[in-house]
Amino acid sequence: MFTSKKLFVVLTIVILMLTACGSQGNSNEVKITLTEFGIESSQTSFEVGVPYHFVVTNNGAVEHEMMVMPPLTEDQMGMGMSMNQMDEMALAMVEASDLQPGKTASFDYTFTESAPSGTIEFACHTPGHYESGMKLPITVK
Ligand SMILES: [Cu+2]
Repeated sequence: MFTSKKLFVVLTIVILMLTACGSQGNSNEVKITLTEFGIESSQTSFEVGVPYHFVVTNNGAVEHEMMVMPPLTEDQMGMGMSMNQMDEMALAMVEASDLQPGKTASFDYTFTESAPSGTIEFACHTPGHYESGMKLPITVK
């Protein structure tokens, strides 16, 4: 009787510890803030295979969008890439219609391959915004 009660207490403690660890596992939340004209993120380095929950807030006065994609070259900017071409390059994105001023939108993304510095960034490609500084380099390892 005594031993089974003791076992019960130990089990309860183990379960509580597991629950605590489990809730920590959900904390891969990344907070991103958009303004005129800049992007801030609670973290800029990420790991392959880790599911991230991105929460994007538009703190600006105009609409913005949020894309995870390779940086555009001077050529690509000069050619004026179409939004469709951009969308195809993007690994993940939130449309401007979901990021009106003051709005918050979220999405989940898990990086599938590593990306050294300079090969991937957060960006807003609402016309003129990228050139005005709405980009934030990130790395994935
Ligand atoms: Cu923007």
